Amino acid sequence: MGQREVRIPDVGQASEVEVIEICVKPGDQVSAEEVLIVLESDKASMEVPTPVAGRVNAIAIHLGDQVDEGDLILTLESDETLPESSADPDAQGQPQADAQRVPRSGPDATPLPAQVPALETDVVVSQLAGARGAERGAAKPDRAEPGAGAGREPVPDGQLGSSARAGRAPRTKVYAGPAVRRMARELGVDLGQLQASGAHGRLTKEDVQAYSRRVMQAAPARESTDPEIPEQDFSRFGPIELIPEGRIRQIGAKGLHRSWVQAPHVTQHEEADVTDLENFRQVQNAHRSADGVKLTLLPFIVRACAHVLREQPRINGSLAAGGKQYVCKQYVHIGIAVDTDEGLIVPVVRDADTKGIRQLAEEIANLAERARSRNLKPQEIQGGSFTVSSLGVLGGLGFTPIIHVPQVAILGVARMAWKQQYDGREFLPRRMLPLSLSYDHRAVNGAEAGRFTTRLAAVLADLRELIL
Ligand code: CAO
Repeated sequence: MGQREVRIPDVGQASEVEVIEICVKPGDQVSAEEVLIVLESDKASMEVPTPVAGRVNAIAIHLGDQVDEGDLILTLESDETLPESSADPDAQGQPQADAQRVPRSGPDATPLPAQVPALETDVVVSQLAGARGAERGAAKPDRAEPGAGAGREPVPDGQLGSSARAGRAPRTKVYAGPAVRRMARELGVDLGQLQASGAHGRLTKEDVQAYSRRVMQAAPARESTDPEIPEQDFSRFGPIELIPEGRIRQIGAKGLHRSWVQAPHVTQHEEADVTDLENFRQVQNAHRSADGVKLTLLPFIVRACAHVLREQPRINGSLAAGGKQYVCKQYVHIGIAVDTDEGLIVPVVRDADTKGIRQLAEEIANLAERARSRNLKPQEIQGGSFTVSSLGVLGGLGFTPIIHVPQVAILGVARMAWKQQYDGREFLPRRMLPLSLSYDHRAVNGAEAGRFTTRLAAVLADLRELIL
């Protein structure tokens, strides 16, 4: 029994080939021809088997390594000598698992081509040890079998076969070509989990797609109902008190989690110069009659949003089921995030684009008051096509609100502040209002979001835009 070094064989024209699977671990007993590692070049996956039986000692490579011919794979404790090549098991009448086969070396073998041709096909997994053994002319004469030379023609492109043949040491490996492996890696699918539907137990692209479809279909249901908050014992770190989480907060948490998971969020930031708007608002409030409605910033923001949503209806839409159509809504119903003792509630102002600022102010105040006293009707929290979340009075420079899916965008408003603005001649103090538009990037692209926030800032800067 001696120590044998198994090295990377000739991998054709490829160099710097990636190690994508290591099929053994130290201490494993392997039989001759059992696959040790799988390599992948741009064009092909290649299984590298051990030319001799033995016990794996130390593995010299790692997943993801880029390797070349001659690099050490591992060392084996073996009583056989390297290099070695076995006779073709097919010649012994064993059935062949793959339609294609690797010509093997034998005592009278014509050596295989010096280089294994690069594969163009996406269904072939090649084994290389035989090729290397033959190349060295190191086959053992006493292993020769009649007919072993049957497959000794030069290997045509795309004709390398797997040696996955029945009767060989049982393999726990999966059989899949490079394209299937690539697809699985991109989708994060573990090939070991799949049932193969291809010939001779080979995995197909359809197997990967079907598996990933099943996982995707199962996932949203679980995520929407169970955000899987892990059990933790915080009392290990200090005293705690467990208080019941209200129903509204629980429902809100699941909704936020669902929206966060479903929609790829991007947030676009902008500042609006609301100096003139604020002056106008304060004058209006100063002259209002005793029973008149107080105007806050919010109804102006809602009215400006409704105006720009009419101009840019994409932001007011929704993705249709399956994603092959877009729902363009002929209405502009704007949800207003209201902070209540019970949690966040989002009543909806219907047809906000048709209402004046005073009417909106009155309606928002009324909805907010009824949200806090839990007096909203179910239909008053349904049907929103866009949402405004104003944290301005509470402070903050900006934030990234979570979209109320299936809506595709939400505007976060942070606190207005005095800032120096340059008008081309001098710096002037202006009241600037931070706006943050989170949008579902599946439905809205960055340019659309940028156009929306820029236009919104322009309307807020000059309310005369609303009457044009
Ligand atoms: N910057 C500075 N001041 C602001 C402001 C801003 N962005 N937004 C409003 N204000 C001002 C108002 O104009 C008003 O000023 P005056 O007293 O001078 O008139 C004052 O702050 C109080 O406004 P308000 O908060 O009472 O009323 P509102 O219409 O602006 O907001 C409501 C109503 C219901 C949206 C708000 O009370 C609320 O609940 N906000 C919290 C929303 C929330 O929690 N969002 C986070 C959700 S997570 O995405």
